[in-house]
Amino acid sequence: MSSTQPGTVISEVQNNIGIITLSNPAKRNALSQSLLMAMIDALTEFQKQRVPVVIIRAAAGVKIWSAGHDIAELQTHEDPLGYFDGLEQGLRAIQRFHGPVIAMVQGGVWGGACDLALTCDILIGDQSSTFAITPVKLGLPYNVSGVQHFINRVGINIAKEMFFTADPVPSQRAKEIGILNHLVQTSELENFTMTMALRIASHSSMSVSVIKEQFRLLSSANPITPETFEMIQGLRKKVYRSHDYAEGIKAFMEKRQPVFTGE
Ligand code: LCV
Repeated sequence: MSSTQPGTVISEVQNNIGIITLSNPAKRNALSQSLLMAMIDALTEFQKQRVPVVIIRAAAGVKIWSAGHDIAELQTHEDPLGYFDGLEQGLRAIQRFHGPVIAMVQGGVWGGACDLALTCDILIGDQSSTFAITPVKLGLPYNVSGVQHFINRVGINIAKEMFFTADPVPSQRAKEIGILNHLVQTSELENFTMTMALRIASHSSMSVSVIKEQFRLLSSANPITPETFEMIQGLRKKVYRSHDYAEGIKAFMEKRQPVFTGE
């Protein structure tokens, strides 16, 4: 079974493994609302078909796995990563899918796509894979659950460096710091990933599913007080209502470097 929604994703099942291929090449697989909704629809369909494992990938040989959130869809003066934003809904769909979701990565992973890849249960990449989280380039306030994803995956020190520099982390270092579970030769990437997916699918799907849910619940179990959450939201509001955020978006759309003033 394969279905394609133009400019979004291609979803198919091979050997009872679900495969979602990001397919928005004109925009370097930017995570538009329509692409994210198509990804969620594919995961929902796979869940109905009791597909035990899903691989999220881009087309073979791409230079950019995904350019991140579709910047053209980011609203200034509003929370750009609110609970109901397409990216946040997509991340939760990956977390709540009943089985492991494996990100198979070639090429550059940018911004919200880096959060999406890190939210997958297992990451396998080749030497061309790089990972960058880039809100500071847009003057954008990342969201609480997103920051938590990075702390959980790479630890607070590395997460700070990734957020503050916004530099792409190359594949070797991505393996060293725990972004990549495996760094494999390009020629081996598809076979290695499918072999792992089939191995997981050979085990009790009920047991795998409940253990995945335990990881989700335990990794998000960092209680903060309502007042602390409100303070964070107040701080974020200052940023997404700032000159810098509006300038970051405008500069990208005008294909120029932003001029930030810190206001
Ligand atoms: C819309 C795009 C995009 C794009 N959106 O090709 O991390 S957070 O918090 O900031 C979060 C909110 C987030 O995810 O924000 C987005 C973060 N992403 C980035 O900063 C990456 C922005 N893109 C780039 O730096 C380059 O496009 C890369 C390096 C990904 C690829 O460069 P390349 O030279 O191969 P172009 O830049 O020429 O892009 C090809 C087309 O895709 C559009 C871009 O505007 C261009 O459109 P036109 O052909 O209409 O000019 N595009 C690229 N990224 N995130 N549209």
